[in-house]
Amino acid sequence: MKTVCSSLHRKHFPTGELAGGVLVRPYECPERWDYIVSSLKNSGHHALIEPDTLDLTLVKKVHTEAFIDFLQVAWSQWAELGLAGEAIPTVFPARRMQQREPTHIDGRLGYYAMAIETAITSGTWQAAVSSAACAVTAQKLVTGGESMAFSLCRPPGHHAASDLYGGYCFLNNAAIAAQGFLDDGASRVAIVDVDFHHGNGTQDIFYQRDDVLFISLHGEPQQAFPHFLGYADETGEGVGDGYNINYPMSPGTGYSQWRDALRHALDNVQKYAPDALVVSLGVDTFEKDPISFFKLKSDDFTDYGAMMAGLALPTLFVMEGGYAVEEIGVNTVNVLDGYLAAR
Ligand code: SP5
Ligand code: ZN
Repeated sequence: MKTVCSSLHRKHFPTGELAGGVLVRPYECPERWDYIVSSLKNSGHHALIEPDTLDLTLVKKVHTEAFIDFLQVAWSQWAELGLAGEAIPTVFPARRMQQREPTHIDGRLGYYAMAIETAITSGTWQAAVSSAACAVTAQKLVTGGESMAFSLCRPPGHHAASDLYGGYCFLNNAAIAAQGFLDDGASRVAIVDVDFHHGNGTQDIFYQRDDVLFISLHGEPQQAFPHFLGYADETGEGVGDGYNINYPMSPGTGYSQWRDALRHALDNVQKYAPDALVVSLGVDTFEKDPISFFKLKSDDFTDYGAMMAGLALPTLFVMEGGYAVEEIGVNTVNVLDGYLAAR
């Protein structure tokens, strides 16, 4: 198995996340990557590949040009003001306000943010680009004939919409990779998002399309971030109607219920008969995850990796969330090894 990863992820290491009303050290931290790399090596996966340069033309099929411009300059525009901290928005275009992009950085941050736990720092853009580059490089390996590949993306991507960042995400790595599969000849691509959180960004990007089936298993929006998307009645729009499927689940959900939802999801993938599968792989479904409420155990990750292999599709795993840092490596590699053993 080939893993595509880049040490440039370290350029993004904000020191503060607003959680519980205080600035804490962010849950989404560089050590997450280190734990996964060390588990990969312990499990005999030594093929770590550096990504190729990111093709921004591909990124622009998923994100707006204005949003990309904003991400590129947000830090320097913030830093120009000589402010003490990291770039965090404080005001939003809420109900009945203008949806016009302001020029002041305070306004621009609020215009493009979907959540404020995610600070922008001097190296954020560079890290986000390296992360998306990993996804696209791994996609090209699969398009080129590898039966599967893993892109160890950091920062994650699935909360990023065409023109929104937040939830630790800037560029939607999985969506960019799915578009890459299509551009390289696939007719249909399925994305299965098993991160604990709803993949609001990915859903939104493909909501009106039938060439990408998006399926997400997640904590129900009434109780879980991102709170404002992810209900079961969101099924797609226009030609996309029927090509978006959500499985929201309650606090305390354990593996037997979660596995039944995944079984149902995989049956839907099979009916869709895609040319490739993208798995948005978040391991924050783990029982000890500090910000989530599902109860999966480490062995459950191996089991569901094997279930995914049953589809026998060219498969790209894209890293999303997972914050129980000590176990994140083992749980991630369990999915990949479960998949490889059953394929
Ligand atoms: C990629 C990804 O997993 N993003 C998750 C972003 C979550 N952001 C805020 C979550 C707030 C959770 N609050 C619960 C705290 C319990 N101690
Ligand atoms: Zn998550």
